[in-house]
Amino acid sequence: MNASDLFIKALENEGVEYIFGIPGEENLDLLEALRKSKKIKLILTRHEQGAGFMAATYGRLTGKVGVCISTLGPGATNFATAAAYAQLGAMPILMITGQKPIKKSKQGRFQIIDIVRMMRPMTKYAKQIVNGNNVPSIVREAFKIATTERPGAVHIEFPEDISAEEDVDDNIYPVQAFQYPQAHKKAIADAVKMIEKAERPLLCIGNAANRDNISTALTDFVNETGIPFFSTQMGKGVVDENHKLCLSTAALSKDDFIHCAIDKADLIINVGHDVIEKPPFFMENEEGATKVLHINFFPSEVDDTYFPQLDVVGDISSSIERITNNISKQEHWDFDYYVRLADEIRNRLSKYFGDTRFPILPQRAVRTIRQTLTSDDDIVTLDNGVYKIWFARNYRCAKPNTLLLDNALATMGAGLPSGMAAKMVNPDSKVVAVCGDGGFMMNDQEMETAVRLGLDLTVIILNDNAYGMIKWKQTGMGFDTFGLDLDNPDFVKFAESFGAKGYRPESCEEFEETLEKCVNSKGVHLIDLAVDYSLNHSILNDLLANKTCMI
Ligand SMILES: Cc1ncc(C[n+]2csc(CCOP(=O)(O)OP(=O)(O)O)c2C)c(N)n1
Repeated sequence: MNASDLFIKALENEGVEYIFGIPGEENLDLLEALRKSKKIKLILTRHEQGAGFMAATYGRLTGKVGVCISTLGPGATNFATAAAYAQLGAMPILMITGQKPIKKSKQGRFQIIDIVRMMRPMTKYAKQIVNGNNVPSIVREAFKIATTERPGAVHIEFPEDISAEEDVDDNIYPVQAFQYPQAHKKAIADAVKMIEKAERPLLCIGNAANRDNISTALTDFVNETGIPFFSTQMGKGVVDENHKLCLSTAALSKDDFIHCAIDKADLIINVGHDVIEKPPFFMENEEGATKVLHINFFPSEVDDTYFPQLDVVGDISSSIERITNNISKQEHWDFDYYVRLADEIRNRLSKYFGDTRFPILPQRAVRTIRQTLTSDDDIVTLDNGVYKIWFARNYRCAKPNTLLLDNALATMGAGLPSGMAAKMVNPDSKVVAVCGDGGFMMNDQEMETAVRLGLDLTVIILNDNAYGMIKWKQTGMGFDTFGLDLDNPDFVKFAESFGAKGYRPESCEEFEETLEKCVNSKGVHLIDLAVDYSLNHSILNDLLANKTCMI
């Protein structure tokens, strides 16, 4: 057996199903080994970034490691954004890159970049394999590091000469399940006391609560205690957002309606907080300010906005279950304000749901998409643009990871590839990728991959002929509009040139009919949807900043 066969065997041992990417000449031995694999399928993409985003989304949705491959130099540098995306977003991913032979080479420094060093700040682990016998231990170590809390990106460089080494030791290590330590019983007792003593405790659900099993534990906690909740953008759906105790999502760090509740709380029970997310609230360092109880796999990282009074560190589900079992409902708990506010927020957020103007308002577009995706398991993936705020506020998720937005790296370009991976992982769910015209065109070449893979996928381009998010910020900062307008291709013809179907609805009703048709038929569909962002400034900047909280 050669080192490449052994590498593929080690990946099979880890349960890998797909390798996304673009091989180069330095990976040809590995490609040959992959060709012989009966368990792992190569998903060839049109850009390494698309492959990286697909692998990361596979990791995010399955909890297993998404694997991607590239050549050395330019292929590997194209992985950089996807590495950062997975690393910040806590998505387990392994990037395999090639390299020129390391023992003897006659190519000078042609295409050679120190990729391992480049990857270090963006990964949990980056290593070059220098001896074929080490393949099994390095692969096992990489998988273990990628999946254990906090999950993230790992990188292995597999040089050409090492990948061709013959007669290596066939010494595969078994995969061991990993149990997390449980929080100390004093921490649980202190947490129970802290919640019982508070008058208006409020639950905040963050990114790390989005992992396996936590959803059930937190839903039980809410039902047993009656404590209302809100979530961060990446914690959406961990507890069903249609629950009557759901207050909404903190899409902004301050001034949104949810912050009326946050300001009234004397304790925030912050489960799965991850500093990579835009803060859902700012703590104040003064007498009488709202206290925070931090419940997570790892201790809180202190900064000017976050310095919790108590950390409960250990397996989150276990901590929540134990708190639920030990807590007693308190007579002095007062949730009246939150309950009234929950209704008020629902009314406020739904204000433009029935608006018929066209180009469509983002609020109405979100409403239409939510109504069309009738199953709780259907998935929307977002690229990055100003519409993300409207989805975070208005799209209610009944299950975790059914609105895939990136509130970590917040990169453009991930919407389409992550929609493709979401469909591969959930073939029975409907999947809609929503992109801006700017973000879509950062990885639009993957339309060919989607068509070639035979995916049933709907892509919606919210088209404002501009980098709308930055335009909105520009206006918010009082600058003149400048430098952010675009000319777009004919997206309908563009879709058709890839063998997809293209549509350009001209009214809200036509959009509804088109979307209904697209999500219920085979193949790749692209809807070029003209969007009206003219209310962004007046609502998100003026109205919210000047609102008065309900008494
Ligand atoms: C790769 C990358 N480049 C630049 C940015 C900065 N940025 C954030 S949103 C945005 C504009 C997005 O425009 P578009 O995709 O058209 O969506 P819109 O906001 O117009 O709905 C830009 C340039 C980013 N987040 N990621």
